[in-house]
Amino acid sequence: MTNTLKNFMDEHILIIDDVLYSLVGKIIAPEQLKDSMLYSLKAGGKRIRPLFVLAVCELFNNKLKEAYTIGAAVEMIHTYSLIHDDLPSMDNDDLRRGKPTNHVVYGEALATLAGDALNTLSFGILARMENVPPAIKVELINLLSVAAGAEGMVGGQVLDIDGESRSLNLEELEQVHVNKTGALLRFSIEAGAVLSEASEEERRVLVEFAHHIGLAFQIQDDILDIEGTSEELGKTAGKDLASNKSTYPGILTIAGAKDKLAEHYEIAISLLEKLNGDTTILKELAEYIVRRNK
Ligand code: GRG
Repeated sequence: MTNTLKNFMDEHILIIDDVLYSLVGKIIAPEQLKDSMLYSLKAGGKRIRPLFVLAVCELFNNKLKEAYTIGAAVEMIHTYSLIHDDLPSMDNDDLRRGKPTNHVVYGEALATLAGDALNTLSFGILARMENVPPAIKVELINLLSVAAGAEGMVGGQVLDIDGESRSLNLEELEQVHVNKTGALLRFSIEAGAVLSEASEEERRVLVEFAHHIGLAFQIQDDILDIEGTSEELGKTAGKDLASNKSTYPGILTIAGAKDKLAEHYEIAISLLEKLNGDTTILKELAEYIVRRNK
C-alpha cells in the first residue's frame, strides 16, 4: 500500500469508527441489543465502503462531515448483511474475520435482531443528517433502499442461494455479484457523487467505475477463498470448490479469473481518467481491492 493511501486510511478510519460507535452508543435501546450491534461493528471490518464515500467526496472537495454519516449508514447495512449471512439458516458460519460470529456470542434471536436494528438505523441516520438539502437526503435514502433491498443486495443473496443447486454461467454469476456485492459499493460511490452534487456525466462515470470495481472485488474474494492467504484460511479455503457454489475460478479457472480481474481493474482505472480532479485515492483504493489478501 502506498503512503498516500495509508495516510488516507489512517486519517479517516478512526473518524469512521468514532461516528459509527457513537451513533449506536446514543440510541435508547436494550443494552444487550446495542452490545450485539457494536460487537459486529467492532469486529475488524476494512471499512472499504465508507472509504469510497469519502474518496469521492474528497475528489469534489465536499462535505466530509456528512460523508462520514453516509459511510456509517452503508457500513451498518454491510454489517447487518454479514450477521444474517452467518446465521444457521444461511451460511451457518461460526467464525467471521477470525472471531466468533454474532449468533455464536449472542444467540440466534439477538443476532437476527441486531442485524434488523442496524438495517433500520442506517436509514434513520441519513434522514437525520444536518446541512443536507431534503431532496438530496431523500435521494440518498432511496438509493440505499434500492441497493440494500430486493433489487440489490438481498435480491443478489436470493440469486446466490438459488445458484447453489445448479451451475451458473458467467452471465448469471455476474448478475449475482452485481447485486449481492456490487450494489453497496455502487451506493457508496454514487452517494459521494450525489452529496457532492456532481454533474450527470461525472455521476455516470463513477457508477460505471463502481460496476467494474464491484466485480473485481468479488473475483478477488473468490480467488482468496481458494488461495486463502487471509485469517479466514482454513475456514473458507477451498470451500467454494468443495461446494456446488459457482465461482469465477470455478467457471474460468484461477488463471482465467485473474485475467478477468485485471480486465475489470483496467477498465475501472481508465474510467477515472474521464474525471477532473485528483483521482489518486480512488485509483489506489481500486488497486487495494484487487491486491488485498483478506
Ligand atoms: C443476508 C441480507 C443478507 C445479505 C447477504 C453481502 C451478503 C449478502 C453476504 C455476505 C457474505 C459475502 C461473502 C458477501 C460477498 C461480499 C463480500 C466479499 C463481503 C465482505 O466484504 P469486506 O471484505 O468485509 O468489505 P469486511 O470484513 O472488511 O467488512
